[in-house]
Amino acid sequence: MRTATRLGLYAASLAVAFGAAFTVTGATIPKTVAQDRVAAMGQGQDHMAAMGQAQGGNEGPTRGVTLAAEGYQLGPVSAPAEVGAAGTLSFTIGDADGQPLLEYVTSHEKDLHLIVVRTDGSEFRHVHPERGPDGSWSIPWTWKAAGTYRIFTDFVPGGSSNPLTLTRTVEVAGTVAPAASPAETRTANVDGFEVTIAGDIQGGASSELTLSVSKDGAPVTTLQPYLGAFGHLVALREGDLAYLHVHPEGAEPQSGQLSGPTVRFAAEAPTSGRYLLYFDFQIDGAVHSAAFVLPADGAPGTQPAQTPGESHGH
Ligand SMILES: [Cu+2]
Repeated sequence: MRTATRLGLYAASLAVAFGAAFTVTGATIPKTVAQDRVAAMGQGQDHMAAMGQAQGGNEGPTRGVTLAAEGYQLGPVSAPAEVGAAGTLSFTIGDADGQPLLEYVTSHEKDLHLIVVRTDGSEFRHVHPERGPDGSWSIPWTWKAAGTYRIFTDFVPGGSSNPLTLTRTVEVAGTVAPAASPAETRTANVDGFEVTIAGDIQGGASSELTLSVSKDGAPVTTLQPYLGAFGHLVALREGDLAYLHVHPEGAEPQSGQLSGPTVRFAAEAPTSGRYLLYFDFQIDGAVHSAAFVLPADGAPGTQPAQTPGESHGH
């Protein structure tokens, strides 16, 4: 069932990232290991992804844990191999014939959303690479920290209404401090703004989350539209960094319209556990990113009560 068009579009720039895959513990990652190791979680789950997000399924979310789905494949990711080296991050999306995918459906004002996060949940970036005539995507890139990173490409193939999130792993050489599991946090201080998140995530259900932005104790009411919304929320499940459905509530903002201090989202968490959330918002032309860690109640392995396609009420 591919009727989740609008959902899909909304989901495109919202990823909840949870990654408790603390594979980056120690020491040094040699340059030779690395470039784009396939995420271990991806093996054998392509069929789950192919079943479609709309299925829900018994095993939790299927987005953002495989490099291939529905005939499309994220090719090897090229990127600087070590911290501090200026270079380019690039990749190609392949179609069912193995040819570079050239046609996309624009969602949230972009043909492809790229989310990069270290597997401990830090170093989150949500950016938009450029597509070349050969179909390859690229963006200037410099790593700020060593470690194991997940690359998420979020897009809608041309002719489809079904958003895909394909992922690979990239290693960045250098010394990595052992990472502790991130503490639960509902408040983030970023670039002089204090951002709080209210609401609880529930396994197997859709729940509302409200983000509030303030500065020096005063509510901020000058949030600008950014990529067709007053904010974007990416949510990843800790443990496998599965990408969740989170979408903004309310009408799409008009150009020049301002909002704040709150932005509401509906989040669907397929299971209990913990979730990493990243809220991107724009003020005075600058985009800021606030990170949170929330627990999700519910029995382990809780199944979605309904299909994603039917649970939003859009
Ligand atoms: Cu984006």
